[in-house]
Amino acid sequence: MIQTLSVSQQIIDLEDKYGAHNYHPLSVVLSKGEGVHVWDVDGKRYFDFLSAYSAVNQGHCHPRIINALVRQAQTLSLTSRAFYNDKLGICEEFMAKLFGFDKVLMMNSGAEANETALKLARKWGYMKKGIPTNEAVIVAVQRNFHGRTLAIVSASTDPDSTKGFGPFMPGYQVIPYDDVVALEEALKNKNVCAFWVEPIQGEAGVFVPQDGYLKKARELCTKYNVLLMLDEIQTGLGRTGKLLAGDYEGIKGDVLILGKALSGGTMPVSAVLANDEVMLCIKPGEHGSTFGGNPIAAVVAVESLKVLIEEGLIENAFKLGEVFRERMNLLKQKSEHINLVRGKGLLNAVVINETKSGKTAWDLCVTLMQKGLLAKPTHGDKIRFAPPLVITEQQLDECCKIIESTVLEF
Ligand code: IF1
Repeated sequence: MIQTLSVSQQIIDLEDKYGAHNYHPLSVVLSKGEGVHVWDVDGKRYFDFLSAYSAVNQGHCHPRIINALVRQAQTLSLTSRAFYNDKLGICEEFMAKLFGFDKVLMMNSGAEANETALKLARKWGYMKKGIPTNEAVIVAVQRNFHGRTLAIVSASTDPDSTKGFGPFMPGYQVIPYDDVVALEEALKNKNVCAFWVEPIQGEAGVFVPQDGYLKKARELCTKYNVLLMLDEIQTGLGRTGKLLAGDYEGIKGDVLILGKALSGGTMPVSAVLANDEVMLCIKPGEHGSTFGGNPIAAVVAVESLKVLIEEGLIENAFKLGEVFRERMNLLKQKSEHINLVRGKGLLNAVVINETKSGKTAWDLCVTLMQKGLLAKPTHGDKIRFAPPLVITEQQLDECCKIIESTVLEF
């Protein structure tokens, strides 16, 4: 009897045969998303606790964002920046005023936004700080994640991001995260133009620095005339329970880097924000991108930001994040499998102890998937739990029950 392959398996086989093997996904094939839920090809419904790595903060296929995208796509999708379009200026004004900067530079992926920030920092270093040409240094931190391009991974301390991709771009000094003594030492170098950091290290497993770290970093960057560049691509836009994670310490970077949920997960939209002293160091023709600032991205970005604010998603993330961590810490007391719970707002991670039988965080995620909750381990033993910010308290309670029962049976 020929065993017919399930639809899921047929699709997985297609990707295996014709797709690059640069990911190792969980064996679930999704075909629909709405709010906190996604459905697989067999119609099974899941709670999405990854949110496409914080790109769908507004929930899957948010109608207001989709409608904005569809309307603009039926009108004018792309002009290039050789000409003006009637939507970009409106978006730039909205974002500049919302985040409190003079200007915005729109790009597409998060990596491109970080690349833009690196170029801005160097330009500013030479033109405004007087650093000798080609001697600018950018200070980064260990376990950073800012994207996958060569200039970005040149600062990475993760072998998976760097092995076999050399030679690397020079001009970085990498120091320990959450260490203000190391930071001050590094900033004394007059050739340093920027300190580039995530307010919380998402990929590394949701490392939350000690209170006061970002505030001290802000003070030190001001003291030594160094640009503080905050990569809020994952931590920003409501994810941690504030508009920006930096808001917890009341600080503002000199350069703000956004992406992911800036489009509600509908398309690649990223942005760099800075004041004129920095932003105007790049002159016409010195930087750009074919799709950067296209009219669809412009209307989608404005609508995505309005949804976050008008639907109270930021406050919801703050409130339900506390509920979630309380439930996980209660669970920690009942189970030897949970080592640690950490996070802010709805960006949380649970560090799992490998069981005596050798079962790991991956095995836990497979069981969670079978029970209708999708999450993915990061760096082996940590599971990131990051649902869309539209999740209700009742839905969160249901998800906590799934996690609790799975861990207690683990
Ligand atoms: C993957 C995680 C990884 C980011 C921060 C820039 C970027 C990201 C703080 C680049 C992207 C994504 C990329 C994706 C998995 C996910 C990720 F941290 F979110 F878990 F990889 F580390 N700054 N993060 O988190 O933005 O160019 O992707 O738009 O590469 O596997 P991008």
